[in-house]
Amino acid sequence: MNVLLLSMPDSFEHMPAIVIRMPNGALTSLAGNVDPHHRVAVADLILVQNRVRQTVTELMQKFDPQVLGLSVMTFQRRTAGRIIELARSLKPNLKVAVGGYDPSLAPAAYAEMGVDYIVRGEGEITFRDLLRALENGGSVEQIPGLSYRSGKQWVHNSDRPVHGIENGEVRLPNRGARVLKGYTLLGRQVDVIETSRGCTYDCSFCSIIEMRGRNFHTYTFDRVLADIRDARDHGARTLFLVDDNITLNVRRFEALCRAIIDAGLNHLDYFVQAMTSAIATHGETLAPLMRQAGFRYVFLGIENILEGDLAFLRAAAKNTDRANGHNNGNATVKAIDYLHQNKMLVVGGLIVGNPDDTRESIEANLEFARQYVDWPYIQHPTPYPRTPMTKDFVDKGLIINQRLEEYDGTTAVVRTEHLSAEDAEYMRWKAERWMKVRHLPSVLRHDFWYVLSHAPQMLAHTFRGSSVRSVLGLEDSRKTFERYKTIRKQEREYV
Ligand code: B12
Ligand code: SF4
Repeated sequence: MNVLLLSMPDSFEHMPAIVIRMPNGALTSLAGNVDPHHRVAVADLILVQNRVRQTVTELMQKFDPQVLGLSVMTFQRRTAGRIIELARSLKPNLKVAVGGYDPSLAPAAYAEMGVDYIVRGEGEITFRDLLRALENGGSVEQIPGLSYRSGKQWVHNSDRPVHGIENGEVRLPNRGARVLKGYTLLGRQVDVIETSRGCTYDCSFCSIIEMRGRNFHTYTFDRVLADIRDARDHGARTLFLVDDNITLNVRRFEALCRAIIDAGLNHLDYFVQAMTSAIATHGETLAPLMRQAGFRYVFLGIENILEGDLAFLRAAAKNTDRANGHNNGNATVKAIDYLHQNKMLVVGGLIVGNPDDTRESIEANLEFARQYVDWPYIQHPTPYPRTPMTKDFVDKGLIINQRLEEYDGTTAVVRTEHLSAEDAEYMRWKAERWMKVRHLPSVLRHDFWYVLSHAPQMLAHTFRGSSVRSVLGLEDSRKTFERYKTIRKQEREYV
């Protein structure tokens, strides 16, 4: 069968497509796990953000798929709906399957979107089984993890147990199925790899627990190294590890660093997400190994520096320093120090605008970011489907915006008890622009020519909405903020 797999073009403030265009790891993993005789094309629409309609039309004509699959996050739901409408208008009898976080956690939303199948949770085996059934005219009733349309009704089969990825059940991704070009992270071709799946924590804002329960599964190092080599052979120079929480098993992570070094794969740049507690507690041995293995940026889930907010986010445990078996308080500064001492850069993940936040508490977090992090990744709490936080916000009546396409993390869609959503967002936006500028010399040193030639675009993006008057300080920055919001609204019309 011909199968076309698409990831959505929608990006958000901290991932400007002019300099960061990353592939979606789910789609190549699906492509690598269907029966080999299928002809699969994977297209990451982030690569063609300004010509989505035209590209989807061309791909539909070129590959003439029987099955179209879309990977969707909540803020991309509206775009997904428009793409499905377009594809159906080109080929009415097309079978459409959706998967990823949003369809898995809010399947009801897809019932009226022209979708035939919803793949809930991990997709490799479910999708393989679905294609087999479609090809052979078999029944889909026995495929765990699948929801399907039966007449006017939707049938939801039982959940599929999470994959035991240790035993080779999930084969390597098929990067050769990609049909668009242009992946980049500041001029270096970027790819994504996985070394593990799952997390045993339960932060209230995170979708992972509802998606797959609290568990942690790991790929063998042989498989990880083969995946890295495959990404490198497809041209990647920078690799993003998409593990939900690689720092759950620090000894394994250290051994992985050693394996990367021993395999001579440490000439690549690696980006990873980590817990502050793991880095603070084990930084002495872990951080030098990470550096030697080629880790350059570490995204730290700091979430907030205030105890009250951490409690609301259920993120206190993962931010506690437990060196020598004692609870030594917040781990953040110690973790950052270890990373900096070992010449790694810190992407600081913070969440501001929580229910009890005041102007002062938000400012305290912004000031912390100014002082300690290299690249701010500050977000607003966003009520994604079925997270514990969503229930809290609903119960407190604090959700002020139901337009899901704005649920991108940098648009405040909830207010606090003391501050409007707009005020919270304005504070973050205003502070963060300048923090980003400060990081320019660092990226310039690493990627001189690329950054030099793209600096005007990068600055124009960071400061969009500004005018000559605002630059000269003759205009209230609230006006610039309003213009920025208008531009952002227009940008969201991808299809
Ligand atoms: C890595 C990651 C990123 C990377 C993305 C790198 C990339 N291009 O892939 C970065 C850091 C850039 C990122 C950014 C964002 N992310 Co993110 N990210 C993740 C993370 C940690 C892992 C995702 C992943 O790749 N997993 C590995 C793959 C193999 O698994 P998978 O995606 O789940 O896919 C499987 C199934 O879902 C299914 N499936 C998926 N698609 C499809 C399609 C079909 C057709 C089928 C059949 C099956 C299927 O099968 C796959 C294989 O089993 C998750 C989860 C987490 N713990 O936080 C969040 C997560 C996906 N991100 C999320 C969000 C919201 C974002 C952001 C909007 C901002 C933010 N809040 O951080 C931005 C938006 C990015 C953009 N487009 O601009 C949310 C989504 C919530 C939701 N309900 O939509 C998550 C769940 C985190 C959370 N808050 O809970 N993210
Ligand atoms: S530690 Fe990370 S992956 Fe785990 S629940 Fe918290 S935010 Fe999600």
